[in-house]
Amino acid sequence: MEKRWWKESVVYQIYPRSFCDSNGDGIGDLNGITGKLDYLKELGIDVIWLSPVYKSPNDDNGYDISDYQAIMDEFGTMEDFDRMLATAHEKGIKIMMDLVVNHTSDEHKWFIESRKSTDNPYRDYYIWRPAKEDGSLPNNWGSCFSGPAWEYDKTTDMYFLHLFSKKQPDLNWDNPAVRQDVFDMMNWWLKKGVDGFRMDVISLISKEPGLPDKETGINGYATFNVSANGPHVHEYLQEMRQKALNNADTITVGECSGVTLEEAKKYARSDEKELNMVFQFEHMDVDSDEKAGKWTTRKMDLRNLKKILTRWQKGLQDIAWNSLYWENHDQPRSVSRFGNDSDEYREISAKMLATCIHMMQGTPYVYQGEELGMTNCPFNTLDNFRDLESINAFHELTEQGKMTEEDMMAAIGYKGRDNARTPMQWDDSAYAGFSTTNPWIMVNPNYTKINAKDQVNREDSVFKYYQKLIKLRHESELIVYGTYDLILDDDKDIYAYIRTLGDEKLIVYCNFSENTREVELPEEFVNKKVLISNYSDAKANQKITLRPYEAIVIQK
Ligand code: TEU
Ligand code: CA
Repeated sequence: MEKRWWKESVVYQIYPRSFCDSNGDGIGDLNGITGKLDYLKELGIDVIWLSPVYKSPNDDNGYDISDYQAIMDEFGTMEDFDRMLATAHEKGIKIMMDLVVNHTSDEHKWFIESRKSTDNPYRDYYIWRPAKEDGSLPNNWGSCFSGPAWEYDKTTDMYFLHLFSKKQPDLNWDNPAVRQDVFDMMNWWLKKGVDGFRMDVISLISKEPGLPDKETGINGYATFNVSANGPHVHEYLQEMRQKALNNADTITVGECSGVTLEEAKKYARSDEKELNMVFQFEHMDVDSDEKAGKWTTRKMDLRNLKKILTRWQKGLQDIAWNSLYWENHDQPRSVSRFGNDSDEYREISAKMLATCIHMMQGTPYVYQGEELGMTNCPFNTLDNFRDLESINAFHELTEQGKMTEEDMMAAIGYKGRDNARTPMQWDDSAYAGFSTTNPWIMVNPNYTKINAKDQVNREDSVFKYYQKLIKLRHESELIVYGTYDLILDDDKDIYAYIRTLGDEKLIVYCNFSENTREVELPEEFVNKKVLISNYSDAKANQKITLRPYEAIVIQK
């Protein structure tokens, strides 16, 4: 397998609005990030994925961009950005930008022009359709954020397509001028020295010709990823590779909603004609419900999780490259979802989850606060939520009578994206040291217990454990490049696998339950080196008694 720096890296995702507020307005900003680079250096990460910092009216917290070459007012200035980039580079940390080009904001100058008239030069930058003959919507596609994916615009008596909010009109990638403008913009950032891109819903850019009706989902509309992996997506990404990405030594990851294993092999093929890796979502659906989709408090069956991740580990082996993650700004906190966030087990289970994902093959992504074992937040009332997805879904599904208010409140509390977006917990002072004023979204009240200040200096902290995992990866080709084989396939409590590279081998056991379980260690690992464990006295005995949420890695 080809060796690449981006295969050997660990990426840390920053959601700037919630990371660190340097000027006391309650909103995180670029100078706040610059001030925390030493913290990230200490953690040991190689690359930062920066969620959008561009000019935006913030309908979807920066994922609605009105100017790709300017910085959002609340986040600072382009000088602040340049200083952050230079300081990160001085410390050996690379910066990966969030490229949101499936759609723009409706306040982007292209859209302002586009909606003016049917013969405006920018008309064809977006996807406009008239109503059907019977006056109904152009098709039955729905928006990811509730309601139909079509918004009527009276100036020209037509509808425009928006797979996300109505303030996020979809770009028409079939128009070569759109593609060229996007590539020019990417080159502008590459010239500045940024190191790569995380590409927002890049799997959605090529729409199926004719925009046909599709099968409907929970709210009566077809789900937004009906247009995933469209007919020209690979052609457009190959063009992007040639016209932009190849101009620098980049790291690229495509956020690929609706991606299948077969499609991922094309997006992330090792011949590097498109992207380096993709984010797949199958394991994020492991606890979804057939009827309610993500809006359920159901817990996963570990056997399904193992099946999914193993299929991706084995399926991409030698063909493409995996990205590894439990969390991002769209997902609830993993310790509350897949671990156990009680006082008794929070730290131990957070470390177990970290072990499980960081010992796999692929590039690991750590989401801000995950390295502290930050938990879901007790929002309790609708007023405490900020995310349009949760708020709209609450109204839509309760008004349609599909969910009770009680069930829906529980579901958004458990699965809502705001769980990941509460302020980073730096210390136990007011507002968790994130800001000197009341932040834009509530602080998780557990900041007095869970915070970075406590953890950077405490030997047995979650932070120190992540630091150790990252260091192990940096020192071990086996961890980076070794093949993966699942063992104990049918076990409902234990996730266990073996990694192999030539003669080298390691074995990983992760107990996802509170049950104490005995396992038989394969002969070749008995009495060999314990690389890492979340219990300080773990040993490579022939019979290992795995305690609640115990994780142990043994190298032969
Ligand atoms: O997300 C798109 C996506 O596929 C999902 O993660 C989706 O947001 C989630 O399932 C909803 O629960 C990307 C961004 O990561 C997200 O923050 C944006 O809101 C969205 O695109 C639109 O840009
Ligand atoms: Ca600020």
